[in-house]
Amino acid sequence: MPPGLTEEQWEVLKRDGALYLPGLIRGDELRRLQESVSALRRDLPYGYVYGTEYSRTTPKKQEAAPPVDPLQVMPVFDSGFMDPVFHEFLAKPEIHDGFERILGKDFVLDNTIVHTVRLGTKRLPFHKDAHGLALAVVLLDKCGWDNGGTSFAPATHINSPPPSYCMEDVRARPSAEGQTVGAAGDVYILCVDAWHGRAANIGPGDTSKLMLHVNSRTNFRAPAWFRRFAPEEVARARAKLPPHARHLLEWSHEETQQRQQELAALGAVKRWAVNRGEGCHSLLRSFVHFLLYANRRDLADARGKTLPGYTSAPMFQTFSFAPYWRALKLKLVLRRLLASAIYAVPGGKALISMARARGFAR
Ligand SMILES: O=C(O)CCC(=O)C(=O)O
Repeated sequence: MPPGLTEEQWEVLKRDGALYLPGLIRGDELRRLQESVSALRRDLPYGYVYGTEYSRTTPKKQEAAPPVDPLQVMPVFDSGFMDPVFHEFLAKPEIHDGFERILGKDFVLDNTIVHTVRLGTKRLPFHKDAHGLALAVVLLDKCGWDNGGTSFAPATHINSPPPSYCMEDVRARPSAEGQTVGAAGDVYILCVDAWHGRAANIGPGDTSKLMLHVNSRTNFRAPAWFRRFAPEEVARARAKLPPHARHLLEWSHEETQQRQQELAALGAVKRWAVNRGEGCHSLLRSFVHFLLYANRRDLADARGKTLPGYTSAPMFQTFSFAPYWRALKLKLVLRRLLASAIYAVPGGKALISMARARGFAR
């Protein structure tokens, strides 16, 4: 495999959970990418209905411009299956190596999404995605500060609870924030166990990005593309990738079964805390996950084993639990616990919605 990140770049990614690769895509490659984006937008000017991908049903074409809100990015899911140019970047040595250094060798493609953040879109709140995911953001347009770039809080990818227990307002800008600003063709690699969201877009115009999501195979579920595309289509897309990247599009029914058996064989607590490719919202579950699965030397190469994401053991060699708990704000933890208790009683959900509407709760 061609060389990937330099050790200096890896040091930055390890430290911040984010790495900027300016000018990674340029010249003819960038022009081809932009032409492909224009073609995609001619067919799907408003992308797919947001949410259909994430509920793992077949994406539905969006027929008219949706309202401008933080979730409505007119996403074109699975763009790499429509045009192989969108898969090509997964094989870029720097991107592939960045993913491998975050997740270990055992990762698979989750999705290649082209999205557009329209002028006037407000911030997407800070959150953490499932453990065992990584993201590369390819800028398709010039993107300035508060122009709809992905936002992140540097160095929150290790030992960090979900941000809603630590930030007074997950919609507000934290004291230290990075954003994926830069020129078309610039790339960012992000460890999405870091707190991240999206900057508002206050101008000068709409901005598009290609989001390359990859997932540890130890997240125990088949990627959505496996069900959506016929084996021949997947085989064709895989053959277009160079050999070192073909594993991204490898999955089988046997693997699904094997992963399910492995999951079932775990003890109850391990099974509860393991990655499942879902969001990371639970304070305790996320802590137990780190406790059980992080900082294990045997994670250096998870291929073929029942192991969680974060197979780059060096990230966690200095793992200690104090930072996890220190980041918490007691008031927020109590507020969330109270909200969960109210939620659990009949009528509680309506009560919380009412309190939110009147500004008493977030
Ligand atoms: O839209 C963005 O830039 C951020 C996306 C995001 O938060 C995510 O993929 O989890």
